[in-house]
Amino acid sequence: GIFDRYQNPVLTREHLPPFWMYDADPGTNPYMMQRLGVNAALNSGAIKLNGKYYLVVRVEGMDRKSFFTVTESSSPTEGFRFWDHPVVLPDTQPEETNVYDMRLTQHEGGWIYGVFCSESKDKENPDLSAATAQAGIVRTRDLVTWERLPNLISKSPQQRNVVLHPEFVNGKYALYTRPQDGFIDAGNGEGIGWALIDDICHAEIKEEKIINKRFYHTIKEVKNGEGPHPIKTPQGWLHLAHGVRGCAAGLRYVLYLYMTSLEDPTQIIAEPAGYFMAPIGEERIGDVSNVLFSNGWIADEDGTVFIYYASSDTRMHVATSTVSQLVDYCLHTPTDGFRSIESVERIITMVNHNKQYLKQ
Ligand code: M1P
Repeated sequence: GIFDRYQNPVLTREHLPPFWMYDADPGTNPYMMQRLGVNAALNSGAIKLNGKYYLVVRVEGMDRKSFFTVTESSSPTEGFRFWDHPVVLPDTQPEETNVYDMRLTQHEGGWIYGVFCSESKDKENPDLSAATAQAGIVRTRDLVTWERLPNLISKSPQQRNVVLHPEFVNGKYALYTRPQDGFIDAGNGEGIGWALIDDICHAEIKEEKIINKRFYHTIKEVKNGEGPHPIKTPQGWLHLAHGVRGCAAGLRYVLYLYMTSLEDPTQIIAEPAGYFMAPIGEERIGDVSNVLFSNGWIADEDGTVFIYYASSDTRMHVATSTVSQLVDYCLHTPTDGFRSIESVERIITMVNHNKQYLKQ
């Protein structure tokens, strides 16, 4: 009862326009074969502008390079169409190999910002797979023209899942961060961080405070990361994040919610135990199986929340809920007790409480 999942994905690679993939000239493509290909349509930023719904999709080509493309619909749950051309980011980072997972923020300063992962080969490490993740920053007013700002400067060796808070805090821009030691491993990165930025055009983290920590034997033991920017509610900032744990099958990514204070967004005021959404059915299978990941949601004027999430790094889905239900879930779901005995205690409390309501 917390959310409704739509049965079918909202976007897949099958939605890509054929004219992106086929050379329509019979002279140069006599067999009318596919020339370019797309592997997946996944982790999408989301925004509502002038009454229309937009997903800025991470499209991953068959060549493993990801890029961004805008899709548009007048409905939040179906009919998303790809714009004719992918987004062309200003090529200001010669070392950058790959870009992905854009979070869109309509900031109170006026611009729409996109913060994304900018990935490069780790030149210090001879291992051919060694990479570094940094936060790239762009801004736009219309999703058509994008201005690239310098990448975020951070003391942490790597940063991914960086998200811009929608409001100024103490007159400064505020970022959710995810410091990490390695490209995959969080290492000593303790969780989701928070940093105030003096100048978004030369963004630099001078001080970083961890606001949502990882804990042993929880759904976020190995890693966590902020999803889209939080939604402002009368009771506090409502956050969607992903948590990662290890198991024999590899890493398992699930989605969870938490809330922070309006007065001090670094203070957690609610965090239900466990996951909010986990992969089920076909969501569990894909390029990187057992993964749910979200970097886009839209809170509509009537309080409906559209949660856009990717499954197994392969396709996009949508689920719906309402701001009031999600806040109620956060404020009234028991927190993690960190031990089995505490979980049992929570069930017994529920059973005893319910006795008065259950008819024999
Ligand atoms: O493969 C699952 C996800 O892995 C990374 O997320 P994180 O940095 O939290 O581990 C990202 O590469 C993300 O794109 C991907 O979906």
